[in-house]
Amino acid sequence: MITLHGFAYSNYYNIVKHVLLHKGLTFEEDLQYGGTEAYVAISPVGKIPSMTTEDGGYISESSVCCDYLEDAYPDANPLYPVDPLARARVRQVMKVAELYLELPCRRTIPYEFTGSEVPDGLKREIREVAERGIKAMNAMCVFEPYVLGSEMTMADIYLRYVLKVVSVGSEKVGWDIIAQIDGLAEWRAMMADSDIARRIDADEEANGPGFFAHIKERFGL
Ligand SMILES: N[C@@H](CCC(=O)N[C@@H](CS)C(=O)NCC(=O)O)C(=O)O
Repeated sequence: MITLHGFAYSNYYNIVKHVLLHKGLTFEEDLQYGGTEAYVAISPVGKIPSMTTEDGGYISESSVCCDYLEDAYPDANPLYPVDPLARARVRQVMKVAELYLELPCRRTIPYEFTGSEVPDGLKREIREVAERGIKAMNAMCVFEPYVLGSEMTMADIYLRYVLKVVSVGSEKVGWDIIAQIDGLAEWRAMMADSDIARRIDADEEANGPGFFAHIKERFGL
């Protein structure tokens, strides 16, 4: 059976979990917070999530896990179009959302956890990168009703969980990034309205106390 390693408070973990649920694949969850030698043996960078495949292989990096699941189970509720260019466009949205929205906003997380102000210089840096992401997302996404048109793709799932960190970043920087992308807020509300999204959000909330207890113990916050 597939095993998903990580914790439900992680937005990257939830991307892969959503894909597994969408595709109707049988999997088990292994609660891991990382930071141990044993975990690095299954996830080379030590990050969450990682996955043990049905045949016992280990893989990590959320977008790689998504691609693996599509390649290994192509007939189970596909999330990529068949046409190579259309597939590449799905991946383009995922990549832009990760590099130019999630990663800059992620830099505010330590400040969120410690309840401190983000320095002005860092705010400027985040804004500079996110401005490129916003421009690109406005050029690429149609939200009719899904990110790239009438079919739900991997980009919809990926973007939903990228926005969890973008919300934190927006709040810490004092600039509503989501409002800068046309149609994104409405699409986000639509994406929250599914049994899978509700299950993932409930699991995330339930993991909150455990996750913060772990952070407190590990980093002395
Ligand atoms: N590029 C990675 C990022 C994963 C990531 O940043 N995960 C966080 C949890 S949401 C993590 O493991 N943080 C701990 C660390 O950076 O050591 C992916 O797509 O899976």
